[in-house]
Amino acid sequence: MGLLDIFKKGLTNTRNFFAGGFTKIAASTGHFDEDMLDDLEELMIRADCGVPAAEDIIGRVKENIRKTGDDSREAVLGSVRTRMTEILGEKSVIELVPGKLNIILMIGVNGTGKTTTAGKLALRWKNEGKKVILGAADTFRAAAVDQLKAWGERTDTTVISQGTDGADPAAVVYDSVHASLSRKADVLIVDTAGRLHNKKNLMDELAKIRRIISREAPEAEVKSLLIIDATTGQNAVIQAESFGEVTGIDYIGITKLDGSAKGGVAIAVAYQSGKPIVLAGLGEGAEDLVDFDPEVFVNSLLED
Ligand SMILES: Nc1nc2c(ncn2[C@@H]2O[C@H](COP(=O)(O)OP(=O)(O)O)[C@@H](O)[C@H]2O)c(=O)[nH]1
Ligand SMILES: [Mg+2]
Repeated sequence: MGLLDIFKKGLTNTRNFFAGGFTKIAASTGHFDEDMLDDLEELMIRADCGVPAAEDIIGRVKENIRKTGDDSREAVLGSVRTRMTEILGEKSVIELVPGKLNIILMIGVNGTGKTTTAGKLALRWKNEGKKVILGAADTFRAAAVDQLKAWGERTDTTVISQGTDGADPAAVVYDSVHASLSRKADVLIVDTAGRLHNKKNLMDELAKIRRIISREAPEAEVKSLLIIDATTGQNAVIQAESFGEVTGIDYIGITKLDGSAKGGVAIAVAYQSGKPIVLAGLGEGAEDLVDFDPEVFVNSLLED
C-alpha cells in the first residue's frame, strides 16, 4: 500500500466528515459566497483545525477570490489545500546523526501513545540496521515498564529498567545512557512519564533527565519527541503549548489518526506550535507508524 492509501485509510473518518461537509456547503450553486465561507470555516473548526488556523485558511481563500474573481468549488478547495500544506510546512523526518549516540526523549501526557511509539520506532530503526536501546524512565506506573519490556521482546530490543516501585527516572536514564555508550548504540529511546497535572514535578523531572544526559553523554544528539493523541482534539494543542513551556520540543508525533474524525488537529498543532510533525500513528500494531507527509496528509484529507 502506498503512503497516500495508508493515510487515506487512516483518515477515512476525518475525510468523510470534511468532504461531506464541504459538498453540502457547495451543493446548491457550486460557488462560494460569504455565508458559505463562514460555514466552511465552521466546518474546519469542527474538524479540529483550531480557530486561528481556520480563520487564517479562510482569510486566504477570501483573498484569492478577491484577486482572481474565481469563487468556484475547485478554486476554493485549491486555496484550502495550498494553505493547509503551507501551515504543515516542509516534510521533515527524525534525522539520526551517524556515528553518534542519538537520544530521543519521548514526552507527552499519559495515554497519548509514547510507549507504543517508542516500540514502533525501535522496530523501524532496527530494521534499518541500527543498534537501538529502550530506556524505561516512566517509573511512575509499574505497568509502563512491563509494557515497554513487551515491546522490547516483540522487537528484540534491549530494555534498560530498574525496579518498578519508586525507581528514580533519572537513575534509569543514567543506566540507559551508559549501556548505550558501552554497547555503541546508535539510538537510545527514553520513555518518560507524562504527569502534566503537576507541571513543577514534570519540569523538574525532565530537567533532571536532560542534565544527566548532558553530563554523562555530552556528545550525544538529544531530541525530544512530543506525542499527542489526535482523538483528544484541541487538548492536543494545549499539551503542545504546555510541554513547549516545560521543555523544548524538537519534533511532534500524532497518534491515533486512524479512526479519529479529529485529524484536523494536525493543522491546529502545526499552526499554533510551529513545530514539525514528523510521525503519524495509524494503529496499535508495530508497523502502524509512518513518516508524516504534509502534502499526502492534505491530499488524503481533501481528495474528493
Ligand atoms: N488506534 C491507535 N491506538 C494507538 C496508537 N498509538 C497508541 N495507541 C494505543 O493507545 C493506548 C495508549 O498508548 P501508550 O503507548 O500506552 O501511551 P503512553 O501512556 O503515552 O505511553 C494503547 O492502548 C495503545 O495501543 C495509534 O496510532 N492508533
Ligand atoms: Mg507509557
